Amino acid sequence: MERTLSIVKPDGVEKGVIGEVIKRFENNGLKVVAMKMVRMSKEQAKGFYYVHRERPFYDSLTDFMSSGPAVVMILEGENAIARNRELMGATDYREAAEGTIRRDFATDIERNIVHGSDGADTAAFEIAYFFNELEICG
Ligand code: IDP
Ligand code: MG
Repeated sequence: MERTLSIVKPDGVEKGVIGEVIKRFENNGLKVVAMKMVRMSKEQAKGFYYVHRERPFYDSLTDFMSSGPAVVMILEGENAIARNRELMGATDYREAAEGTIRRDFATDIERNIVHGSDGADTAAFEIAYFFNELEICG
């Protein structure tokens, strides 16, 4: 069993696809064990995406992530990290495989509907960034 952090980004909330995204997780062996809606501040978004601080899109990305409510959740399942990344599809929706969340709903490389942890270390950091142990119903 493995845990990963998923976020329905502000564009996903705006487009009304929270339920559709969660349905795909639940239909593919990923169980939601914690969830909440958050409106990140610019500073919180910058902290979350600290690894990307040197990237040219850092300022724009953190503006976007703090532009409206997002849904953050912890997914649990076998190979949850890789399985979630597979369901999400490639970062750039134009390169994402058919039937993936980003391919189906994203219209922009930055506004790409969902976030998912990319490894065990980042999953641990990202889960702790939003949730304490009492909020996780594993
Ligand atoms: P990931 O979300 O697929 O793991 P990362 O490379 O970790 O992709 O980038 C984090 C986020 O930054 C992406 O989901 C996307 O919102 C944004 N992003 C990545 N590359 C670009 C880019 O080239 N232009 C604009 N935004 C980008
Ligand atoms: Mg990433």
